[in-house]
Amino acid sequence: MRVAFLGLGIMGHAMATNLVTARHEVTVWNRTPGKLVEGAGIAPTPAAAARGAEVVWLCVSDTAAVEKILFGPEGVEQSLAEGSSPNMIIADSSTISPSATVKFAERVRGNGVAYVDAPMTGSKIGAANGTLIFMVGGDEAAIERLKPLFAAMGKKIFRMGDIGKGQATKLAMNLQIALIFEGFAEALTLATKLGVDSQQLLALIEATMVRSGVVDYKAPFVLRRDFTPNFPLRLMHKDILLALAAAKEARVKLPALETVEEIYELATEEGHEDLDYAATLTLLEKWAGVQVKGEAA
Ligand code: NA7
Repeated sequence: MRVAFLGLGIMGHAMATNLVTARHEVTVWNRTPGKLVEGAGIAPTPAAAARGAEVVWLCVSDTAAVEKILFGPEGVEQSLAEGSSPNMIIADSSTISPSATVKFAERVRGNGVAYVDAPMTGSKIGAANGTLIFMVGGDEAAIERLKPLFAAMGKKIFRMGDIGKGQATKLAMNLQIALIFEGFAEALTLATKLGVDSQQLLALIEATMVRSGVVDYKAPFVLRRDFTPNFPLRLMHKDILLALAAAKEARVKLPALETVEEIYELATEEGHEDLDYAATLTLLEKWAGVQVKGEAA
């Protein structure tokens, strides 16, 4: 398929590379020039990339970035107005606001374009080896047409409902990751302060119903004190804020997430935003006066 891929960050670069490997005809665009994908064409603007494409796939930071790429100067909408791409589908793998997604979809529908929200999970490892899991919102026929592209980038797709439901699901998923990790971080901090060995605690967690996929994945990094970003704190913080905003719109109270958001706020003030979100643990340790072996006080 002819695909315009917009946004070559950690996730987007790997996803576009997998589309090329699967022999799709890919043209890429990135805000900061100089990022390339071997085997893909390169376009100077989103509009130029979208011209003649069957599918425009986005993977950028946030709601404002998606809006600008679609509707800003030299955005995708400009190419739609020229009518060069009948039956185009816009697919968005960024994690953004569900209600904004619905508005974006309504706006492009006027040009006969289908819109699919397709955020994903699997982090940079899943993006690199094509094993992402997509949670998708949109028209079934459009999703069906996208299947060869999903297959090139991921291992599973879950259709969660109509437009916006992929994003809503993603926020509900990341809300859980943030809270589960916070539970682990608080348990580890308390147990360590009370003199329990962290390796022993972990062995017990693994043997009991307290075990979780989040802790299985994160604990080895935490015990090595490796906070290089698999999922940067700034992006988890963004998703927490998106979940809180969506909750407010829907009149849902999320008291635990509100408290955890304050920790992310403080971690950001401490300059941890580009570390992994697991670095939120270091704040708890600091407040508790927990001295970690091998680290300076
Ligand atoms: P990264 O690695 O931080 O990459 C972000 C990408 O978004 C990168 O290509 C940025 O371009 C692009 N970006 C950010 N702001 C804008 C604006 N305003 N306009 C155009 N492009 C922009 O993020 P990931 O790849 O890890 O994650 C991407 C999404 O998937 C995100 O929503 C996650 O929550 C899930 P740059 O190179 O900085 O010019």
